[in-house]
Amino acid sequence: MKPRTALITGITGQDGSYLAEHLLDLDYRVVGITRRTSSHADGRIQHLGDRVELFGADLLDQTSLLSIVDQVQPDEVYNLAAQSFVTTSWQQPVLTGEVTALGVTRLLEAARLACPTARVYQASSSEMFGNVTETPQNERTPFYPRSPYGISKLYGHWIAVNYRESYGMFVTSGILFNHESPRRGREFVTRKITHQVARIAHGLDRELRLGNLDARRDWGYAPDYVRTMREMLQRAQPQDYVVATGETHSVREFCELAFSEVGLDWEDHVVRDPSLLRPAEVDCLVGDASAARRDLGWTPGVGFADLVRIMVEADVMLVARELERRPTDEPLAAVPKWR
Ligand code: NAP
Ligand code: F7E
Repeated sequence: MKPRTALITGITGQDGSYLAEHLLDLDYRVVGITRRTSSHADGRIQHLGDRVELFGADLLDQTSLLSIVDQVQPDEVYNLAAQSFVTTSWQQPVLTGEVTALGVTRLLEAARLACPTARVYQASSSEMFGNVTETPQNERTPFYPRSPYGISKLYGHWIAVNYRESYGMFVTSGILFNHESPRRGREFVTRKITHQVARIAHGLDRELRLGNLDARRDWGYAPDYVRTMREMLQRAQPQDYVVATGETHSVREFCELAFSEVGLDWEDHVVRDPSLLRPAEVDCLVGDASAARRDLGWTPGVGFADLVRIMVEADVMLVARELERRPTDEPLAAVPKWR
């Protein structure tokens, strides 16, 4: 039997890399879109070698998307590409809108024109709930985004709904709450904490500068979440789902646990830096994933304490390997800081 073909945008990102692994395990032909950069961005998928096929394309460029979808004729399209860092969305609001909002329309147009039977997954986000109007948040909770990122995701969400309703395409949105892993970008708070904890544990640094310690998030483990993306595309009818653990924890709690993993007291190292506060904050998110539990068999495999442990252990090993590789008389370079 011909293998199913999946086209993944954002394959070089955290979720794209785990989804590619998952689909390869299920014997899919996996095709990924990568944009041209001056240095290689394929660190998270290098281990997959030529098991994935990569094509150059960009969510900013309609022709490239149309051409890839036409050539590949995918059974399933996963739109994971985005400018996904909330802080950057205030610094680059127009770019964020072009990629994270209009990029969805470009990809949907490519599918509509070149392969309308493809089933499309859109990566929606709990950031669309923003200044929440009810707790916990489910598929019927009204949206109130609080950043150019959240607003762009909301556009992407509604254009996905609209293509489903206008053209009868199989388009579905997963409204995923925060999910993390050792492959998380170092600018996001969980990975920023675990990587700095590892550097402090190895004696390379003393402090960790953070913004709002009171913010609360529903944090899960990324490999668990990518499986639900595929499940959503196997349903008889397209439907949007919230995917979350149902637990919420503060940035402070994450710090406490992460430092305790290496036998340190977070209060000796964490410095509050007002320059890291956001122009508008999302104070507390917690999801109600009852529908995903019922229809998709969703269950979060890794709980909060295990997530923190997995990430700290991975970063402690990563920093140890970096230390082993450096010439003995050279200090390990400081990590560039994200604002
Ligand atoms: P990520 O690690 O930041 O990955 C983003 C991906 O998008 C990267 O592969 C990046 O390519 C690609 N990309 C950025 N701009 C592009 C462009 N103009 N054209 C083509 N590709 C472009 O994000 P993630 O954490 O894996 O998240 C995956 C998706 O889920 C994103 O849409 C995100 O907004 C959404 N989401 C994430 C979470 C979460 O907690 N992780 C929760 C809800 C929703 P480069 O490698 O070249 O930069
Ligand atoms: O911030 C607070 C910050 O950047 C979490 C993306 O994947 O999930 C992610 O968005 C919280 C915020 O993720 C620092 O103010 C404190 O309240 O890790 P984050 P995010 O903004 O929740 C959603 C679901 C997505 O869709 C996004 O793509 O932590 N915080 N101090 C800090 N955050 C950062 N980054 N750095 C700090 O120093």
